[in-house]
Amino acid sequence: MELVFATNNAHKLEEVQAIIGDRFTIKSLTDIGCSDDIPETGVTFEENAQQKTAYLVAHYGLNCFGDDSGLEVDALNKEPGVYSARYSGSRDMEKNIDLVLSRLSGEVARTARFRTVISLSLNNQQYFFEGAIEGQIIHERRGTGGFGYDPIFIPEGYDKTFAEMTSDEKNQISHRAIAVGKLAAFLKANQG
Ligand code: ITT
Repeated sequence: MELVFATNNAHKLEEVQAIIGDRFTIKSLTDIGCSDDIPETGVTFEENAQQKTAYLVAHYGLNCFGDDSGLEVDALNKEPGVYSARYSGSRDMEKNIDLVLSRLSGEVARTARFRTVISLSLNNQQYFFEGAIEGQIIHERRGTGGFGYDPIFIPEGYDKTFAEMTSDEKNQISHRAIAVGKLAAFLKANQG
């Protein structure tokens, strides 16, 4: 089965294809010739994920899924949350990470989680799948793997940041892996 993944983020596409495996062919927005800047104006992950799939259904009529994810830091009232990609006002991750670290300066309570919500539109029916992983924000960057806030996040029960893990290690435990695992199980059960 073919499914379009409504993302412009190549890292996310790679992670998701690796988790879902060969059983489903995941097409990107580029693959279907879509270079539109799909609106993401919601105030929750659910709203944003659904906006992505609703847009593709309206304009392309395709079975598709989209996710919205981000980092919730408890001491920052769950910011950056839905604003994770542009927390500092730009998509520059160096600046976004710097802003999180400076706002947490002197803070000892550094619990946080990554959350993903996936919206699936399959034959015009709407489904949601969620994943989250708890952890801590450290004081400075460690590691070069992954993307986004990975260098400053250590998942609970580990001593490495996501950016210090191999992609296989991250893909076994990440928020996205949990949500995509639920999506894959649903697709398997419903599509034979
Ligand atoms: P699309 O909307 O095109 O899918 P995006 O980069 O905007 O791509 P999200 O809205 O889902 O992706 O995520 C917002 C930001 O949250 C993302 O740019 C990262 O900075 C951060 N983020 C999401 N997942 C992450 C992960 O697994 N590791 C580190 N940071 C992550």
